[in-house]
Amino acid sequence: MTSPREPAPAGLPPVPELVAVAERIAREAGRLILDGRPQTVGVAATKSSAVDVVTAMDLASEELLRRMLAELRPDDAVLGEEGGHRAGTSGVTWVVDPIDGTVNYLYGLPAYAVSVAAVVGEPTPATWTVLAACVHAPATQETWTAGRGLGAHLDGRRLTLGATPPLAGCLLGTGFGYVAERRRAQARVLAALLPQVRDVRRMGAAAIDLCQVATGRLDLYYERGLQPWDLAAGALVVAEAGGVVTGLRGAPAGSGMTVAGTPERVAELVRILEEQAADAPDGAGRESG
Ligand code: LIP
Repeated sequence: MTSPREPAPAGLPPVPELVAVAERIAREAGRLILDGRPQTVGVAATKSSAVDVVTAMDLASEELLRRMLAELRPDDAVLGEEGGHRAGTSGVTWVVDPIDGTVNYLYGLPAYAVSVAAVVGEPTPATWTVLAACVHAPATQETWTAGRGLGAHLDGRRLTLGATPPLAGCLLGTGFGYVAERRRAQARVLAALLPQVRDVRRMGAAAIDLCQVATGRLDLYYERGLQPWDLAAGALVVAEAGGVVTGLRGAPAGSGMTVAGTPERVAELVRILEEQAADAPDGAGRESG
């Protein structure tokens, strides 16, 4: 998912340089949203539903990310959650989520992050090669970074995924969409999974969930409906920590499904999710009972 079969094209900037840019701009945007968070955060707009919100700080954070990228990497493209795609000429695209975990930010809960990734290739999970990543969580002051072939780090400490317990002993992270029909389908799948695992955590920020897998604080994570900006950086952190990130039925991770963890446990969870038709169109899932 983070690196399709083709190797990254030649003539690209050194990966460490891209990691440094990712971390610099993620930290700067993190400072903005943390220091600038008003007592009461207002909703600037809604998207897929009345509870799928955008705050003024989402917009300000992405504007800062784009402004810094225009200065630091003027020839690169940008794909952001709020501002869409701006073409570039270098072959590098920055995939940014200005606040991943917007609802947590709105409520003053700490699980939110600025997620920044540099990719080459068409900027979709099925076609990109992720070269560099930074997920910065300003409320907890934790910063995950990863470079393709350079490993993953949390606050400079190298991350390496260890063995995970049997599925029944696994702590499972997940998340849910914002539209009722999708949530109904996701609840059905969760009900089938819950008796088979240690427990479930729904923390509300995919980028952080993925990084918690890389850090060993979650054994597994799955979610349907992730957008490229939710996924790009965290998936590289998992991969560079020795984990796998995939979709179902041999597909790469993406909006259809994202599953992350150690290879063996991911294979088990993928099998269950496929049996539960967890990627079926909403409302077409397995009959209950
Ligand atoms: C969030 C994801 C989370 C998902 C939420 C939401 P946002 O992204 O990170 O995993 O469960 O529904 O999509 O909207 O806060 O950037």
